[in-house]
Amino acid sequence: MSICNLIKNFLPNDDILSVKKIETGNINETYLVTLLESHDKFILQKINKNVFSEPHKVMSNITKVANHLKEKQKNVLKVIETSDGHSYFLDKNLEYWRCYKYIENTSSVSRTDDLETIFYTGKAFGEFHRLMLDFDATKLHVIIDDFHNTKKRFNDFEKAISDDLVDRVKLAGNEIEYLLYNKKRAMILCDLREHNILPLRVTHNDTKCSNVLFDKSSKTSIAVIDLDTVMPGLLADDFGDGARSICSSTCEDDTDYENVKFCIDKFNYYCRGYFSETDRIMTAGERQTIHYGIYTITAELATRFLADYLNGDKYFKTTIKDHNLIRARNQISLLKSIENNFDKIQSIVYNFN
Ligand code: ADP
Ligand code: GN1
Ligand code: MG
Repeated sequence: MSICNLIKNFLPNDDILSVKKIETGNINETYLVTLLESHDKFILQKINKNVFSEPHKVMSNITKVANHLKEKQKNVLKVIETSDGHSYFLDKNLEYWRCYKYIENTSSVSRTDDLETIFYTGKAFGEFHRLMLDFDATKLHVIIDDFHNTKKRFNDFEKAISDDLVDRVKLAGNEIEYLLYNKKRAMILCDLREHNILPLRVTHNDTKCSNVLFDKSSKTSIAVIDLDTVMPGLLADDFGDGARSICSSTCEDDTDYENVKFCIDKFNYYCRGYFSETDRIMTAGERQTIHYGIYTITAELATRFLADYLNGDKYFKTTIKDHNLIRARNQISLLKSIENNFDKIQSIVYNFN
């Protein structure tokens, strides 16, 4: 079914002026649609069924969280319902489509050196945690089991190595060895989680920088998007994933691996933003351990990219040859830089306590 026909299910009263495919995002298929008469803009997305096996649960979570945030924030993802009142449309090929109001005058970044943007990235995720504090996490569906269960992620990685489905293990020997050698170190948050030392919060679980929208003129962050994986989790998962993404010297598929560094000056600004929102909500245990998420989530993502490469690129969208191997190598370089800078990372975090 064409985009023109699909959008009619959500917006029956206007025609389309233009459709532009948005290439950011590793999971869903995203289109920016502009209407002919009104010139209003919308995001039309095909939900990735391979990743999200129960799209109706994804949409139920998003609707609940967006409604909660709407009471407190000006710019929030707004789900456009179908003419018959559903939050998604199921097409004849059994693909799930959804539509959001396009949040105008915004842009997202895949990397930046601008310290103000980095401050506002931290602030956006901190604000999300603060505003979700009074939302009952048990009201949310678990969308993907064990999403940030690093032990499970390493088990999946080891299975991918032993299955060697597409005969690629021989091409990634050094990377496999490095990640397995550092497995224990990556388990620290898992161990704390298992001992119930840290509280379960409503977390976003995908706090990469391209999931924040910035106002084009003032450069302030105005919305956190991509709410697909909002579920109960640890603040450290989100804090860590955000730092992993915005404090890198480069983007996730840069092949100049020597050039991939964790930037301490960026981290300082990210922390300033994040802690300006969360200072009052964190427990002592969270304050002591929140930075472990940076190491854990980077190691976890490296294993996820490499496992996907070994499995034949079934999960993340790929656009270039060996894309997932490149991404894994990039995250391994970042991980080494995080390890080398861990004392500095810790002292910056403790300075905010
Ligand atoms: P994926 O799950 O594939 O990462 P996202 O939901 O993050 O997809 O969307 C991909 C990109 O589309 C975002 O990085 C952002 O640039 C843009 N986008 C998504 N939703 C909106 C929206 N409501 N308003 C403006 N831009 C959006
Ligand atoms: C995916 O959808 P996107 O591109 O925002 C992935 C994240 C990874 C990220 C790495 C549901 O995020 O977990 O950290 O790619 N999302 C899902 O770029 O798996
Ligand atoms: Mg995204």
